[in-house]
Amino acid sequence: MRDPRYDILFEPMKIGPVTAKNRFYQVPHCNGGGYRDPSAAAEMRRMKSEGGWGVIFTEQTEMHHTSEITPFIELRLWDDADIPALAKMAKAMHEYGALAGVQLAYSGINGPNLYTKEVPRGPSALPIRTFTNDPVQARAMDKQDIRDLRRWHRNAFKRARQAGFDLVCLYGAHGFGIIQHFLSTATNQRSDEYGGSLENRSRLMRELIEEGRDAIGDTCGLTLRLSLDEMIGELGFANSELRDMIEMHAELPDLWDLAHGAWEDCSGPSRFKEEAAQESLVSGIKTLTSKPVVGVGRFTSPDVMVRMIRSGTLDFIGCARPSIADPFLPRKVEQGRIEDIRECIGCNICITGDMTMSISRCTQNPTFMEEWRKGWHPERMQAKGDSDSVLIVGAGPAGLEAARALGLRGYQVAIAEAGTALGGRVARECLLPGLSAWGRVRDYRQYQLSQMPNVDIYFESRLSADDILSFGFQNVAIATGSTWRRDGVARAHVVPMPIDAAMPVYTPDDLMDGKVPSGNVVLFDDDHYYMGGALAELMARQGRKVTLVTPSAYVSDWTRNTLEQGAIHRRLAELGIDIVLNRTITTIASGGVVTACVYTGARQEVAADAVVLVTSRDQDDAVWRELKARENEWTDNGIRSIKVIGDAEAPGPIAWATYAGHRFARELDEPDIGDALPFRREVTAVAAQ
Ligand code: FMN
Repeated sequence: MRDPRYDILFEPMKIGPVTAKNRFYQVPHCNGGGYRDPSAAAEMRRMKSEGGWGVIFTEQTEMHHTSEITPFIELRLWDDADIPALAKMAKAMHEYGALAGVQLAYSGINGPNLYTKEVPRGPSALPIRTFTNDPVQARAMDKQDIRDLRRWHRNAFKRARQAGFDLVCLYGAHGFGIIQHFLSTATNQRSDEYGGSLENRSRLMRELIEEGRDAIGDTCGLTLRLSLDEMIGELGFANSELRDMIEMHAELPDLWDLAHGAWEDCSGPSRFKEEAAQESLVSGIKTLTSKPVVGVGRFTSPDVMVRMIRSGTLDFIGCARPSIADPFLPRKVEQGRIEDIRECIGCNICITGDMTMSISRCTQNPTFMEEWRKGWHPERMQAKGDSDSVLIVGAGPAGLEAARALGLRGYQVAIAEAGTALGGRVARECLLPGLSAWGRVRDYRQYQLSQMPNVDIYFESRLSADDILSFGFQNVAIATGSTWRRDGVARAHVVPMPIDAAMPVYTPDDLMDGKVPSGNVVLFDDDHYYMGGALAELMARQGRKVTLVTPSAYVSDWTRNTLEQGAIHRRLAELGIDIVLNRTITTIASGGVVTACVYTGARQEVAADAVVLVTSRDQDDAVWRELKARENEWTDNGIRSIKVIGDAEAPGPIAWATYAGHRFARELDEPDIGDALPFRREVTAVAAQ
C-alpha cells in the first residue's frame, strides 16, 4: 500500500496536449547501444514502462546527417529508414501507459561529422568542441543554412510523430545542442538578427518550436531541454540569463526541462555531487512560467522528490541514473516498497558504456542493457532448475548479488563469509573519501537477503577445499575477491619492480585497513581508475605530503569515462597534492624513488618516506585452484558444479562483480549452450548490390 505522503508523486500532469499518469519522468539517457542495438535499447525502455514511469525518453537522437557525434553511438532519425527502430522504441515505452518521448539533437559545434564527412555548422565559425578535441571546425551558418535547419527540424518532427512519440524534446543543454550554441554569447558571435541581444539569440529557438508545433500537430507535446548554467564564465549562458530567457518566452514550449551546465556538471558522480545538487539553480524558475518544469539531481529518495514538488521547485521528478539502477522505482513507491528501491550509487559506470562505445552497465542493476540481449528482467528471475542448494563463498559484490538472485529463483543458499561483515571490497571502499553512497551495493542486497528465508549467512567462515567438498552443497560459487599487489606489477611493470626492503611500501588494502604511511609519501598509480586519486585524497586529508606519480597523461585516467576526471584533478590540486604525469617509477630505493619520463626515459629522483603502490590485484583464488585440481572428487561429494566468479576470477570494477554474480545465478542449471553466442545482437543487413 502506498504511503499517502507520496500521493502527490502520482498525480497526473499535463504536458501540452498529452497527460502523464504521474510525475516520474525518465529524462533522456544514452546507453551505448543506440542505433547499433535498437532492440536492446527498446527492451530496456519497456522495463521502465513496466516499472511505472509516467514519461520515458530516448537518448539524444541525431535528427539530421549534417550533425552527428561519431564515435558515440546514439539514436538516429536521419531519414525514413530510421523510423521503424524508433517506432519499436515508442511502442515499448507505451506498453504500460507511459508517454513516449524522443529527444532530437542537432549537435552544431559539438558534432564533428566523422562518419558523414559533412562540414559541421554552427552559429559562428569555431572549432568543434568535443571530448575528443577533433581537429575540425564548424562554418558559420548563413540565412540559407538557417532555413535548411528549420526545414530539417520540421521533417524530423513529422518523422517522430510517425514513429508514434507523444513528446518531442529539443536538446539545448550540456553544451551539446545548436539551440544552446545560438543562446550563448560564447558560441554565438553573430551580428545579424540571430546574434547580439538575448531576443536575437533566442530567435532560432522560437522559430524551431513554433514551426515544430505546426509539424507535430495537436496530439504531441513539445519540450525544451536547456542548461541551467553553462558554467564557462562571463561569455557563457548563465543562470541569470536563462531566467531572463524563460521569462521572455515563458509559454513557448509545453515543458521546461532544465539540466545543469556541461554533462559532467549535470551527471556529477556521488563523489562530488549530493542528491538534489541542482536545487538552487532551478529554484524559483517555476514562478516565471505556467508550463511545467522538470529537473534532475540523482533523485532516489521519494521524500526528497516530494519536497521538490511541495516546495514549488519542480513539477516532474527527472531521473536518468536512478531509473537505470532501478527501472521499477515508481512502482515500488506506489506499492509501499520503499526499502526495495535499488538506489543509484552515483558511480557513473553507466556513462562509460557511452564513452567507450561499448554497451552500458550498471553496478546496482546488472540486467541493464541485457533485457533483450539476454532476456534478463530487472525484477524477476526464472524458477530454479534441477538442483536445490548453492554455497557461495565470499560476501563481496559478486557473492551478494549471486545469493540475492539465486534466492529469488528459489534455491537454498548459504553464504560463507571469512570476515564479520557483508560487502567485501564495497564495505571497505565506501569508507574512502566521497564514496559512501557506494555502500548501497551492500545495503540493498543485505536487506533483500534478510527477507529471504531460503538464504543463510555464516560469518567467520574461511572455508578450505576440504570443507567445501564435505558440506554437501550441490553447487558452489567461489567469490573470494582479490588483493592489491605489493610488487608493482601492472602495466608499466609486467614483472616485479626493484624495491629496496628498507622502504616502507603500502598497498590500497593496507590503507583501507587503517595503516596510513607517515611523512612524505609517493603514490604510484598504474591502475588509472578511482583508487589512486581516492587514496591520495585520504592521505592528504590526514596531513601527509603526497606526490602522485602516474605514467598516464591524466590523473585517474579512466575516470574520463565516468566524467569525473576533471573534478578529481581539481580536488587533488586543491589539497596540495603534487601531480606528476607521464612518468613511471622505475626503482624504489631506500630514501625515495626513481622516476622516468614515459617518452624520453629521462630520470629523476624523488625523496620519500613511504611508497603506496596502486597497481593491480591478485585474484584470491587458492581455494578455487585446489578444488579445480580435485575435480575428480566433486561427483562423489554430491557436487554438480563449482565456479569462480567476480574479482576471484579476474579483478575488475564493482559493476563487473555484480554482473558476474548475477550471471552465475541466471545460468545455474541452464542447458549448456556450447559455442553459441551467449547474447542476442542485431546484425546490419547486407545490401543486395
Ligand atoms: N542528457 C540528455 O539530454 N541526452 C542524453 O542523451 C543523455 N545521455 C545520458 C547518458 C547517461 C548514461 C547518463 C547517466 C546521463 C545522460 N544524460 C543525457 C543526462 C541526464 O539526462 C541527466 O540530466 C543527468 O544524468 C542528471 O540526472 P540524474 O542525476 O537523474 O542522472
